[in-house]
Amino acid sequence: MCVIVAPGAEALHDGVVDSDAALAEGVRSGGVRELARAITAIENSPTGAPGLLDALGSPDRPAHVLGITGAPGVGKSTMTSALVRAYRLREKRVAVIAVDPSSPFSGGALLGDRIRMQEHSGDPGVYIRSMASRGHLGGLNAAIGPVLRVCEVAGFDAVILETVGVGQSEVEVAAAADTTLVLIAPGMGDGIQAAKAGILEIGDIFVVNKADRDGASTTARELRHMIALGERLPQEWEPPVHMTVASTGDGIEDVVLAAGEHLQWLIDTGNLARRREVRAREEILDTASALVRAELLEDRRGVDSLASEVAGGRMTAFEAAQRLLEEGPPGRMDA
Ligand SMILES: Nc1nc2c(ncn2[C@@H]2O[C@H](COP(=O)(O)OP(=O)(O)OP(=O)(O)O)[C@@H](O)[C@H]2O)c(=O)[nH]1
Ligand SMILES: [Mg+2]
Repeated sequence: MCVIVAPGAEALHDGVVDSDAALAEGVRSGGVRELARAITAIENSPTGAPGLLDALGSPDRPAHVLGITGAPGVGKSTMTSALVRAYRLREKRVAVIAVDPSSPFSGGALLGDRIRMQEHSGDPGVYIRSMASRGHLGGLNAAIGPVLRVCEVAGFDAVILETVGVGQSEVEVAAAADTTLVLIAPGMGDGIQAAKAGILEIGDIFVVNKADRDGASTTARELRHMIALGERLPQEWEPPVHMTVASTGDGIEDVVLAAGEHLQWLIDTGNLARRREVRAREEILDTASALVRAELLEDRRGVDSLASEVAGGRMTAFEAAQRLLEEGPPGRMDA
């Protein structure tokens, strides 16, 4: 079996370096600049800035991590802004992380979101930023955990993870969140589409947004029906379905209350700790997979020669993979 060294790990120190300690202290005392620098350090570090995480230590209390997902244009950013407003009225500090796995840069969509969130700029109780996985070794999954930790140490009461772009991010955000809100727009059969897309499984709270449009009650009814059809043990959480007009704030209070109830349920049943263990598990596995992949790719030619064997039908991919794992890349067998 090959020895795994994280790319860039040689640049890291064993213990906590001074700058990590200073940065961690800044984060702990609520410095916004330090918070931003800490998140950037995590984003850009292939190994998730372990020295910094060590220096941060564990938070005094966990933040409620809310995930917001839904189809493009359904109102996720508007909902996020409305939720921030509701939390601020309760004097809770909120961090918003716009998660965009598809783009290494902040694209146009994010810029639009920034403008929409402008009402909260200048409020020290609100922190907003976008996050891409960039050079992070384990991809987004592995980067989210450390970022959440930073936000918790910084004393935020709630962290909203908002998906930007389509695809994979929905599932990843749901995996990272304590409470996942799935937004659905009213329309013919949208509830059924949701079921087909498999999002019924990831939602803890369903929100039919744009309830000022036709068909909202029908969509809500369809969703409730489909949720009721799902098999559930008596002690399991049954996701509620709410209707909102995020742009006016109608119905937002109910969503905030539902989120609070879900958190309480998570705590009372021990599911909060369990969910967080699942999150940590994914974080570990993704990081480990990425480490192995990076190591195996160190000798690209070796992998390529196995690839030609597999492509030529002389070896199966499984056999090639086993050989790689057992012996390392062929070019290094003599090493
Ligand atoms: N009529 C109506 N419009 C809404 C409502 N909520 C949001 N909108 C509008 O819908 C449009 C899209 O809203 P966003 O909040 O940007 O949606 P999003 O899901 O963040 O979009 P992406 O980030 O592009 O996926 C904007 O023009 C909002 O003003 C609502 O409840 N009713
Ligand atoms: Mg948006």
